[in-house]
Amino acid sequence: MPDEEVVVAETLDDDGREYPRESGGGLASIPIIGAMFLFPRRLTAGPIIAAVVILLILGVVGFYFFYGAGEVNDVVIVQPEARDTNEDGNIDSLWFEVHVTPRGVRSFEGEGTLDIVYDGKSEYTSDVKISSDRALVEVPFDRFVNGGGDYDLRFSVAGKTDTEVYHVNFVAEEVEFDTFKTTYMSEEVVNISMEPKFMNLERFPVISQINKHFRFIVNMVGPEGEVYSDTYTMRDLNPDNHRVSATLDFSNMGNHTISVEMENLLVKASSEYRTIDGGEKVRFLNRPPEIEVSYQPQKVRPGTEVTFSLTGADPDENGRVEYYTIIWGDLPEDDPDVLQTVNSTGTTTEVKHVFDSIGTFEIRFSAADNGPFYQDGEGYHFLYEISETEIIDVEVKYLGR
Ligand SMILES: [Ca+2]
Ligand SMILES: [Ca+2]
Repeated sequence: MPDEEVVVAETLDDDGREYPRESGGGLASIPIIGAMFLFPRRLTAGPIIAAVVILLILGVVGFYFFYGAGEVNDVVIVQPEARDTNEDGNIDSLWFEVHVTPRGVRSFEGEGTLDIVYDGKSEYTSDVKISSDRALVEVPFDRFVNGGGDYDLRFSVAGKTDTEVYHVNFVAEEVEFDTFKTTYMSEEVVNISMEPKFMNLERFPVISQINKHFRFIVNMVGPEGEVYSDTYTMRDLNPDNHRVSATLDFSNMGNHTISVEMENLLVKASSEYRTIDGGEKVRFLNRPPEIEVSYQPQKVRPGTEVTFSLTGADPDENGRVEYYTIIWGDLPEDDPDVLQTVNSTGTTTEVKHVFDSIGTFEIRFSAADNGPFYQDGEGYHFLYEISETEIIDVEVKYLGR
């Protein structure tokens, strides 16, 4: 057969040496001849089929492993949320998952890039490892939060990007504070209330979830130049309310200059809202004086002089009575006598009065202390405290009747 000759000729090596003859022919000979163009020399059906199978497997495996490797069809940021990473009971981090859909059949391994953009400016960028099509991302608030509002979360991998919006609503832009006098354990104290104000936000923050990261720094300079300073964590004082109150002991009467700052530890150190100046207020603590009155003689006749002794005292350490006010009862009420005290301690002052007619007269005495003044934008204010009114009924009659 001519075909067999071709085979034989091709089995001769360069030296003309003949290889052992292959057995074969009939139906099997045609594919064998075809295969021999590809795999010359002494190949039989078995190895060839094996080779073809191996090639096919390699092709499939190669396809499996290399098609679309490193490429992605899609990337998705799954619903970002706030979390309490350090488990102190208050949220402090942004947390989300990223899901990658690879182009090929294998799962994606590699790196993506997270960019957090606020107000058109990148606040945070980081490379994020993706493993088995998935990445877990956690960013503390204080790494990216600059102000309140929407933040674009942009996650990019292999040329694909997903953007999600995350709303930050816990950035206070102003702090309000006020002071008022009250009594605590029968001592007069001044209460300071401080309240962060959240502005231009659609959603109000749940304060109890974040307020452990809010601190108030209270500074006070007393009337003698004494300095008081303390730091309050909002949660420690009032876990669920916006309002924080602190109590200051005003042992000295006089002006107390109080200033308040709020620190929001959830925002970047460079943010203008990291520390908010709550301003300054001048306040005082001044307890009212007390007054005692006696008079001589005890039996009062019309037209004769009666001497009233007024003894006042001010409980404040540096307080004293500055003046007394007397409404005589037999004189017009809208024109009281005002007596300035003559000594520096403001103790006893005597005043004489003559009743011209008989009758019972209600006399009202009060003492005013040396209340301090304070200064604000509208000028100086004197803050006298007035004692309770001491009322004495004097019966004026003719002796012997
Ligand atoms: Ca926390
Ligand atoms: Ca006083």
